[in-house]
Parts: sequence; structure tokens; C-alpha cells
Amino acid sequence: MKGSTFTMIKPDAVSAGNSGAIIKMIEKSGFNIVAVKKTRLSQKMARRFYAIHKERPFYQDLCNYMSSGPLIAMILSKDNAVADFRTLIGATDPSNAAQGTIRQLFATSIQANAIHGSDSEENAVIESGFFFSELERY
Ligand code: FUP
Repeated sequence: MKGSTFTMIKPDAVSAGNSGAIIKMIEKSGFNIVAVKKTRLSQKMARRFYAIHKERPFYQDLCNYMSSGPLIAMILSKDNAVADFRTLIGATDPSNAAQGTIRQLFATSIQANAIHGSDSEENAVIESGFFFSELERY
């Protein structure tokens, strides 16, 4: 069954000029881009997006970083989209990311890790709603 997931190409990858190469990998892996938007998060939006991490020591740094420059938000569709996309991006810490994954190729640290991928179908819907209205999605 076709599923969907949500991704952001993070500020480090956008500012390094890697967004084209990353989108090419995503498309070559069989994902269809349903919606795309280049935008910048305010500090307030970053805090809301990562609210699940608000008790973690890295929360404030993460919010500062995620609001530091433009990012590219996308909704992607594919069979088994959430799990397959997590495989394509690799582990959170690029030093643990498998060879050939997006984070192994493009991430520079655990914080500046190039790309986000939703961890469940439910969060994919919530996160997509953060950036896209129903009209933009369909
Ligand atoms: P992931 O699902 O792989 O994006 O990872 P998490 O949901 O665990 O973490 C979300 C983001 O918090 C990461 F992408 C980067 C940041 N983070 C840190 O900055 N430091 C950490 O120790 C862990 C995560």
C-alpha cells in the first residue's frame, strides 16, 4: 500500500549546496515528491516542531540550528515510505550511518545531520501538517 512520509533537507545541507544531490537520491530510491517548500523556521516554530525533545539537553541548540537558515520541506510517497526513508537517510549520528546513506554522505555532525525523516506514519501526518495545507498536498 502506498504510504507517505515527511522530510526536511536541513540548513547545513541546503547551505552547502547539497539539496539537488539529495533530492536526486530520494527520487532514484523510488520516492515521489508530493509537495515541496523551501522555507525558514522561526525559533518558535522550531521549538514547536521538536517539542518532543524539550527535556533533552540538546533541545535549545537544535532549535537554534534548525532556525539558522533555509530548509526544504517535502512530503514523499512510496510503498513502505516511513521505514524505507529511514533506511535511505541512515542513523542520526553520521559516524554510525551506513555506507551510501544520505547522512553518511552529507551530514557533518549529529546536529547538522543533513536531513530529517519521520519516525512513524502518525508523525508523518503531523509533521506534514506543520508545513503544508490540505490544498498543497493534493
Ligand atoms: P532522528 O529521528 O534520526 O532524526 O533522530 P532524533 O529524533 O533522535 O533526533 C532529532 C534531531 O535532534 C536529530 F536529527 C539531531 C538532533 N540531536 C542532537 O542534536 N543531538 C543528539 O544527541 C540527538 C539528536
